[in-house]
Amino acid sequence: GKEKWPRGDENVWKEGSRSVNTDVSSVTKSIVNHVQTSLARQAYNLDNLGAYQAAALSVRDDLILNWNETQMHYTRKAPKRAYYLSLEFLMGRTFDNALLNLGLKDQYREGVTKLGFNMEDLLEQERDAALGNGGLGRLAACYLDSSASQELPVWGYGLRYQYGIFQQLISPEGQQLEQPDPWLAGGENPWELPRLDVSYEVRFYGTAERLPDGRALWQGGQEVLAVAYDVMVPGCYTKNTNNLRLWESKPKRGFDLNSFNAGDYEHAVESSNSAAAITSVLYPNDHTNNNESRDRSQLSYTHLVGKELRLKQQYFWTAASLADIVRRFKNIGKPFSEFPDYVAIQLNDTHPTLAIPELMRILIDEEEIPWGKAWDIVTNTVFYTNHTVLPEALEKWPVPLMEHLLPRHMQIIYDIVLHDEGFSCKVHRQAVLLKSTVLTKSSAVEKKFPGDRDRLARMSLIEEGFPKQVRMAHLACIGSRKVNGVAELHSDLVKTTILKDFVEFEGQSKFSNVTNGITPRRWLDQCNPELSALISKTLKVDKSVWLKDLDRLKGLLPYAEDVEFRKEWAAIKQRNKERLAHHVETTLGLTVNTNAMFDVQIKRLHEYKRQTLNILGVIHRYLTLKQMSAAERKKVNPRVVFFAGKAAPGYYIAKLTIRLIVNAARIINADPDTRDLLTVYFLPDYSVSLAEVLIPSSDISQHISTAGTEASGTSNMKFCLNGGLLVGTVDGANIEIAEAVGENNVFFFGHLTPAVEDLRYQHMYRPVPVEEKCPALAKVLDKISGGMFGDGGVYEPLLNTIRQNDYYLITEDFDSYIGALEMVDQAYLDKEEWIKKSIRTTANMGKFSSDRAILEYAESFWSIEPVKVT
Ligand code: Z15
Repeated sequence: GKEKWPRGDENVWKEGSRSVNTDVSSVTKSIVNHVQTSLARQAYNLDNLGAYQAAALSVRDDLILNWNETQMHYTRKAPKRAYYLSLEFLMGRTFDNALLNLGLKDQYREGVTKLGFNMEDLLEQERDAALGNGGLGRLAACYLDSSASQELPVWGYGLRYQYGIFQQLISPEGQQLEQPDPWLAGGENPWELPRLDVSYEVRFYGTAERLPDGRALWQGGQEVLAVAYDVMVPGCYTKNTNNLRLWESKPKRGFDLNSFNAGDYEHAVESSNSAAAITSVLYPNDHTNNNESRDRSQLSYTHLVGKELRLKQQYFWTAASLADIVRRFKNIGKPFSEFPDYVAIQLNDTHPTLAIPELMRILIDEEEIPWGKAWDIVTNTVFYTNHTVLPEALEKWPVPLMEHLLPRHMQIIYDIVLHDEGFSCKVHRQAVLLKSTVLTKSSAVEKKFPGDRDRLARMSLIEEGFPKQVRMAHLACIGSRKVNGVAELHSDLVKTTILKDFVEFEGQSKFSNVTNGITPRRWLDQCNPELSALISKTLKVDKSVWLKDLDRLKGLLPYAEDVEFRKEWAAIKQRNKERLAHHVETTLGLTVNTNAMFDVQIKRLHEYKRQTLNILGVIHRYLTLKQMSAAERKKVNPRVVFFAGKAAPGYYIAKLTIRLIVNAARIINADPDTRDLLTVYFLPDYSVSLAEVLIPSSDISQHISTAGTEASGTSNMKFCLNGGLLVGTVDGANIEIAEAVGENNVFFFGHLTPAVEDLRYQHMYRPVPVEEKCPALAKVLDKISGGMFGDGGVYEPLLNTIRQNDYYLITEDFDSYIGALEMVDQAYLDKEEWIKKSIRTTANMGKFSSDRAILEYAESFWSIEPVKVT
């Protein structure tokens, strides 16, 4: 039925209401209005930054209208919703993306031109929102874009860090230096809505006292406030504009007035500082949780050394998000038994695993629901995505720290151990008092596998040791409805390695795969507008269609045979190379040879990703070139190799790899014999925005992890979508990309996953010297030790990782790697055939749209449906 108008004169409201600016004149009016009012400036004193801000505020107004309508619509319809809990959202810039999704880029370009500005200059003014480390955080951002574009009622929940991932500087010696990233310092962030009215209290420390009825009273300790900031997430060619809610921590009261009045000012502000500290900075560790040798934190990050703040971040965020989710559910007025019919919660890795005990706490202690029913609700609501099988990246929290910071949650975790494994209440109480994993010997596991003590120890939520530690992946697994990996191979590895015992205990059906995806809006239309336009022209469909139905790219296949089309395709790649060269020239003052093949490896620095293999291969190439005659060199295909990526501040070996790359580049680039044939660049401060310039320019990109170590990879998808060919190992999503584009269009090398374990074993117990195993590599290592790239001694710790254990199997894969690069050179000689490969690669990448991935989550896990805003 029609609702009654809530207040005042309906017509006055209707007349006053504005709609989205869709034509150039309303765009310019809106921008000028913001210049004059919001910025209090005029045409006379407006610079690029001011013009960007005014234009951004104008787009913000449009977004707010759509966002408001969407949220109202979702509230009215009350569909089942999904919540994506991620400690990282690596959003990058918003302005261009919002304009493209709204379909207003042309109007704004024309508008700002009329106002005397250049659109490209304005786009460059925006700082990246870099609230993430790498793949995991960028995946979350792609999934938000796809949820909105597919009109799915999905919200993201994260933290509003004051400082994003550190800015990377490279010293003249090649050392990585870290600088803070105060991304909000420039004043207002136009892409968020502060919701000071939406806030929750979050408790830490204190005491938890069990009550006879099974509940507990958690009291005392520290209370802080979580305040909501809403980031608008526009869908592509739809009104649907979803929400990313980021929490900021605040002291509950400004400062402790008692201490203040007693003259103890330091103590007075101490508690308020410690509250604000919770959301001050993103942790820069990527895959580097529990490894001492990789965590010798250095000066600028000493305040992060203690792990307590990281656990505080995790609880603060999950507690605020769950309070918000539960409050929204209660507004619907349904009984809690129906909670899983209205709410799905996706855990992005184990970082939000505390959502499981926290939801139990809310249901039991606050809603007075008995244990069994509460556990049913939780295990039908929560879903867990695993992103790595590397042992050092699996989260574990010391029991003493958990007991201190979250006493009630630790009780609940012990109770899960006992209940889930079927203990009676009396035994359970004793166990809780003893806090002993001896009592995790459950009847259920015991019944299924009698006498298998090793299995019980392996499966326990609590790892024995000093201290004992809670295994978050085990908790996430038993507390979830479904567990998934992020590519076929990786999902199989999850089932056969880290969660093998759980598969044997609970059965296969809980475990599945959702291969990652990327949004074609940012990673094709936005970063490669010329290619996007060529695709629309060729397919004779508007991009609003194929960008949301990426399998349509298949329609490009016949054009691989079309000479004219190939010419246009190659010309666009060439202009993208020139765009990158221009960027390098203006930012670093370096000249890049745009007549060369562009070879790119851009990702976090990590031993398993093997940037070392790449740089050792480059040095091998250099040595080979040096030995050639001038005549031989004439036949060589020129190559420019780009690296970019950040190392965790305490990851010594990764930093040393950067140093080797930078110093090798310095020597190689200065050599007149080879300068036209081989140059190397390490581009500092890798970011989403830098990726947007690099990816469209590549001829080949490298994804060369030791087989079985890269869960998926997503930049591999971005390069291939932009017609760059893949050089890689048989790992992660590389495998599915090869399946999709055809093995003859990728360059695979290296040992396969099943061989890796055996080879490592051999390296441990029957080591073979590098000289014997791989003479070509030995020569490269000798040159480095001998000082070809500066004091050789500096690199010994890095080279020794290869000479000694060679855990990541550089010596095993080096020859076949060099072989693959030779195949690349061969293939590149036939320019026309190469372009065909490039076209066919793009044409077959439809599967890797994050729209496909998010729809798999929506349909097979969450059971949510599109809710279109009309
Ligand atoms: C991260 O970026 C990834 C996994 C992790 O466990 C952490 Cl802590 C950070 C990456 C994977 O390494 C990458 O292979 C995958 O594509 C990405 O997550 C998204 O699933």
